[in-house]
Formats: sequence, structure tokens, C-alpha cells
Amino acid sequence: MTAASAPEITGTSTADQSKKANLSFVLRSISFSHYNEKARWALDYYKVPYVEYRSLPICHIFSMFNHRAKERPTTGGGTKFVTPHLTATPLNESAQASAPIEAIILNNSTKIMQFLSNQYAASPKTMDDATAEAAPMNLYTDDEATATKILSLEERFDKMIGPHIRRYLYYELLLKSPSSVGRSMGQHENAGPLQVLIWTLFFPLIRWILVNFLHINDVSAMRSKDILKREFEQISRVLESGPPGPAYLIGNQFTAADLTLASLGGLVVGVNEEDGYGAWIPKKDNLRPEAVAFCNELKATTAGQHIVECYKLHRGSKAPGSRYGFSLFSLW
Ligand SMILES: N[C@@H](CCC(=O)N[C@@H](CS)C(=O)NCC(=O)O)C(=O)O
Repeated sequence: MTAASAPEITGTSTADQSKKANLSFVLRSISFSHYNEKARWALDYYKVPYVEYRSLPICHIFSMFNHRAKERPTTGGGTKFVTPHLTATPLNESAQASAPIEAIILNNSTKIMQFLSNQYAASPKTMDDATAEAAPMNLYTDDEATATKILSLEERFDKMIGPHIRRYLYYELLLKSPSSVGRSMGQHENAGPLQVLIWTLFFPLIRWILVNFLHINDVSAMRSKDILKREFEQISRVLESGPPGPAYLIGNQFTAADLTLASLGGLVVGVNEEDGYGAWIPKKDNLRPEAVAFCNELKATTAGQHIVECYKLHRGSKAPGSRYGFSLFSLW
């Protein structure tokens, strides 16, 4: 991998020890969360099969209790129960016996994407031509300086787009739309039946907790809206200043920067399951007219159009062999 920093790994193994190892992947997610969409997209992009254990907010505390981090994440918010959470376990028992490799645990979307790029991207330097051709292009490219630029854009989107879209959309969905719209987010098979029941029955309480915990109110939502507008304008300028031809954020190929922008920004331009988003989300048109107008305004920008194009051209479908996992007698 040419990305700047190595992924944080829990346990004693390193990314290098497991390079090209036969690993099986479990993703623990909050199904409709955009940071989780970013991790899912990276897995799907590299065609890495995974089992996704999905949770709904608040229920995720129970799902993640045995998988919680030692400390709260230092950037991007979140608690010890933060998702996405990816576990990579060695598959081949004989390999395990001769050279034991501990499970690799990654609980940050950027680290997940870096790790997968390290493991599964085409690497012309080390692969024979046929293998390199079959493998997807490295989302961080094969050039160190370009990788650093990609990573810095990715970090910016993680900080400036992700939290503000979450706040603004929760504001619209939990506070400003009819409660049937907020309730619907926990339904449509976004998690196991018991979680769906809890979300539906206790929706007013869950809404109250989320609104207070995430400081969702008129003032904070308007601030997030302003920030999003500015960010979309700036990203549009970057895209418009690029070389002629298909516009990408860096160079002329789809990279981790485009994937991050599209996965984190998709919800606010109305991307949904039909476009390839990996969970059910209410249609934009169920929001109140002011919100629909704001989403349409962002969608009309060059950045918004780029997000829509990235979904069309690069989202693809679930990695073959992937499935949903359930616990508690298939109820959770
Ligand atoms: N910077 C982190 C952010 C992850 C994040 O904010 N995850 C949210 C979902 S949108 C979450 O799991 N929140 C629940 C919690 O922290 O308990 C990443 O890129 O993975």
C-alpha cells in the first residue's frame, strides 16, 4: 500500500504478516450510516466477501458491547461502540497452525479502506501481469505523493462532510419530518426483527437520546447546512479546475477520495438503495419541502453531480459471497 500511514491493528499481528493471507471478514455496522457505507463500498470494490452484522443506533451498544474499543475515537466523534468495525480472521487452519495470526480488528472507515487496499489492490510491482489485471486498481494509487493527497482529502471529508450530513439529516428525519419517516429508518430489514421492534416501539425515546446526544437543534443544523454548502462549493471548484475528460478529485482515476466523498455525501443528494447504497433509507422526497430544496441545490452542484456519477459508475454490487449475519437466534 502506498497510503501514508499503516492501519491501526488490535492484537499482535501486523498488516504485513497477513498480506494476501486467506482472511474471512465480518463487518459490524449501523446499517444506514454513511461511514459504514464507506467501509461496505471499499469491501465491495475489492470484491472481498463479508458477513455484515447490522445494528440500529442505540441497539448498536448491545451489538458492539463485546467489540467495543478501549478508548473513544480521537477524531470524527463516536463512542467506544463506534462502527464500522471490521474483523479479519485467518481462514486456513493449517496456515494458522504453522504461523499463528491473530484476528485483525479495524474500527475506522479510513483504516479499513487502507487495509483492504494494501491487501487486495492490483500492484504492478509485485504481481504478474495477469493477476494485476484481474485485481481492482489501488484506491490510493501506486504513487506515494498522490496517496498523501488522497488521504488528506479523505480526512477532510471525514471531518467536514460526515458529521455535518449526519447532524443535518438527523435533524430533518428525527425532528422535522413526520415520525413515520424517522420510524421507517429502523424498518425495511435494516436490522434483525428484534431490533426493528425495539426501534419501532421505543422510537420516541431513541429519538430523544439521539437528538440530545448529538446536539441536534435548529442552530446546530443551520450551521451544518452552511458548512455543507461551503464544502460542496469548494469541492466543485476542485473538480471544475481539473484536466478535461472524466472529472475525478485527484488525477484521472477513481480513488479513495472520490469514494469517501460519494459514500459520505450520497445521502444529502438523495442517493438511495436503488443507486447501490447498502441499506434502506427514506426517499428524499419524504422530507419537508425546504429540505428537498436544499438536497436538490447540493445535487445540482458539480460536487453533487460527481457523487451521483460515482454511484452510477463505481458503486457496483455487493461483493459476491457476502451475506447478512444475525445473532440471538437470528432475531438480532
Ligand atoms: N471517523 C470514523 C467515524 C465513525 C462514526 O462516526 N460512526 C458512527 C456511525 S455514523 C457510529 O458508529 N456511532 C455510534 C457510536 O459511536 O457509538 C470512521 O471513519 O469510521
